Parts: sequence; C-alpha cells; structure tokens
Amino acid sequence: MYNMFKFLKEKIKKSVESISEKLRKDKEVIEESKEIVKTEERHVEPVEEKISEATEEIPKVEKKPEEPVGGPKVEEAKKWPEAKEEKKGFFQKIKEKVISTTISEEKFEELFQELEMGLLENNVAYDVIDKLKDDLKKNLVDKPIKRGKIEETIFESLKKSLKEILLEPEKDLVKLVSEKQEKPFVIVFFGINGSGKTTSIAKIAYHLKNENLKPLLVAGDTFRAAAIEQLQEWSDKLNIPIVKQKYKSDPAAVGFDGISMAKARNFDVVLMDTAGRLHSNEDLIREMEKIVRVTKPDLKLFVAESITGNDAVLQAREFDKKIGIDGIILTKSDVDEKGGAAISISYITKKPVYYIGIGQLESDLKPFNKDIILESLNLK
Ligand SMILES: Nc1nc2c(ncn2[C@@H]2O[C@H](COP(=O)(O)OP(=O)(O)O)[C@@H](O)[C@H]2O)c(=O)[nH]1
Ligand SMILES: [Mg+2]
Repeated sequence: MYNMFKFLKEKIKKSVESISEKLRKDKEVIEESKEIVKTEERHVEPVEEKISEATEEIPKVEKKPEEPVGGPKVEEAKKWPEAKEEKKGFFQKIKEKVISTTISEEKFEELFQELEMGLLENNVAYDVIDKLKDDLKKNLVDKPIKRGKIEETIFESLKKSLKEILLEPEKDLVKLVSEKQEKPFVIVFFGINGSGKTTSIAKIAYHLKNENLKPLLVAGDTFRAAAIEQLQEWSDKLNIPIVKQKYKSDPAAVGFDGISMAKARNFDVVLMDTAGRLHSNEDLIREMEKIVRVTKPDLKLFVAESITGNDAVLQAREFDKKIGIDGIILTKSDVDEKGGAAISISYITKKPVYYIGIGQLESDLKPFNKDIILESLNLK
C-alpha cells in the first residue's frame, strides 16, 4: 500500500456516495409516481368488485335456463380480467423504472462537480480529470443502470480508466541492467534541487546491489556545495564505490571518467548524479545536453517530488521537452497526502514511473505498481 492517497481516497469515496445519494433522492420522485399508481389502483378496486359481481352473476345467469348462457354480461365479465392484466403490465413498467435509472448529460455534469473538485484539490491534472470524466460519461450517460449498481458502475469506470492512465515500466530496472550486453548500463538522474536525486541514487544502487549487480556512483553534481560529500557518505554507508572530481569540474567529464572506470573494472551499472537545475536556465540546459551527449545514458530518469503535485508534473514535461526523459522517480510520497502527481505524471509525460520514494533511508524505495495504487485508492 502507498500512503499518499489519504485525501484522494476519501474524496473519491465521499463523492461517489454523494452521487448515489442524489440519485436515490430522484428515486423518491419516481416512488411518488408509484404511489399515484397505487392510488389509481384503489380506484380500480371497485372495478375489481364489479368483476367478482360479474362472475357471481354467471351462475345466476345459469339459473335462468330461458336465457342463453354467455349473454352480454358474461362477455363483459370476460373483458375485466384482461383489463386487470393491462394494469399489471403498466405497473410493472413503473417498477422497472424504479429499479434502473438513466442519467442525462446535464444531470451528469451536476452530479460530477464534487468529484471533479475533489480530484483538482488533490493535485490530479486537468487532462487526467478530463479522461476520467469522458470515460465515466460513456459508461453512465443515457444508459439504464440498475439502482443498486450505481456506485459499482462508477468505481469500475474509474478503475478501468486508471489502469489506462498509470504507466508501469515495461521492464524493471534489474532486468534492463542485466540484459544489456555491453556493460555498464548508464543511468543519469535529473531534476531540480532538493527533489531527491542523490538519495534516490543511493536507494537504487542499494537495491541493485542486493540483486547481485555491481553499481558505481558518479558524483556529477559538481555545482552545489556538499553535493559530492553527500554522495560520498552514501558510498561509505552502502559500501558502493564512487567516482568524483573536485567542485566546478565539468560534469560531463566526470561522467566520462565514471564510465571508463566501470568498463575497466566490470561494473554493471553507473548511476550518475547531476546538479539540480530549473528547466528555464539555458546555461544549465546546455550542460545537461552535454552530459547526455558524452555519457550516452541507457536511461534518463527524472526525479520529481510527489508533494509538489502539478509542479512536479509540469517539470517532468519540460525536462522531457529539453533533454528527453525515459522514466520518472517519484520521491517523498511518504509526506504527500494527496497523491495526484502519482496519478498524473505518467499520463502527461507518457513516461513510466519506475520507483516511488517512501522515506530517507536506502531501503525506502518501492516499485511503481498499478495494482497497489488501485488498492491504495480503495478501487480494487
Ligand atoms: N521523506 C522523504 N524524504 C526524502 C525522500 N527522498 C529524498 N528525501 C529527502 O529530501 C532531501 C533532499 O534530497 P536530496 O537527495 O539531497 O535531493 P537532491 O538535491 O535532488 O539531490 C533530503 O533531506 C532527503 O533525505 C523520500 O522519498 N521521502
Ligand atoms: Mg543532490
């Protein structure tokens, strides 16, 4: 289970319950019309009495042999049960109306306002909301839905849409690294300051090491004070080698060094750190382009903070436009209570989320998994 959907989960549940409740109120209106029919039936009652009178009359008729059996009164009596049958059919139709309901487009818009607001408040991107809404519309508008099945229909629709929206990697990292013939497999991590690049590198290196692969750390953030020391500390703690140079050296050159060393000493995978930068800074973008040109990464991972919501999504899109990214690491989900970024980021960028960061320790990393997300949203 992921913790980041605390509010979103509640919001979806509440909104869907409220939709059902509103439709139930509509049901009362229909029930009222059912009442009217019942009252009408009461009017019919004397007619029913007539029927029995009429049937009773038949033997009377039989008692009078001078009159032929099957006189006009008997024929009339035959008609009554038929009339009663018709009434029943009509009543049946009303009952069916009560059991299933259809929602007009207008009603749909009104009903889904709350859900829409809830999704927005919890950082779900507009495009994702549009997709969820369009799918729901297709499944709900002008289609008879069984009364007891409204909630289920909505949940099923949301579930199906989310399965399309969320993007898991086709192959996990261990497989990707293991399958590359010519080692090392090179991963470069990008993202703005403080998003969790260095920590994520440590977590992934630790994970790959536990899978019997040989990782090498490359201190490519030569810009920010203490960045090299930070990676060095992880290197010491996890007992994973590091390649570094002095501050202000060219990160592309550090990357090149790292790859050479990895080739010479049979490392399976190079994990390269970079300086945090904003996508709007042209100099730093040129630097990133140079890193990519020189190191030719097998995988460019963008590290985004879950808690920043739509900002994380926009950053990922901008970085993708500038340098092209292959996947995403979503950090700090443990301190996010909305979770919208996790739902939106892969749909907007069309890039899979590889891992979710769930804390500050090396083991605080979870693979991104659709089923776990659906389960965490109570949609399973
Ligand atoms: N709670 C939490 N903190 C994290 C996570 N990932 C990173 N951090 C913290 O975020 C801060 C910035 O991380 P850092 O790796 O230095 O970011 P960088 O500037 O992108 O390299 C550090 O204090 C990390 O411990 C996470 O998944 N959960
Ligand atoms: Mg760093």
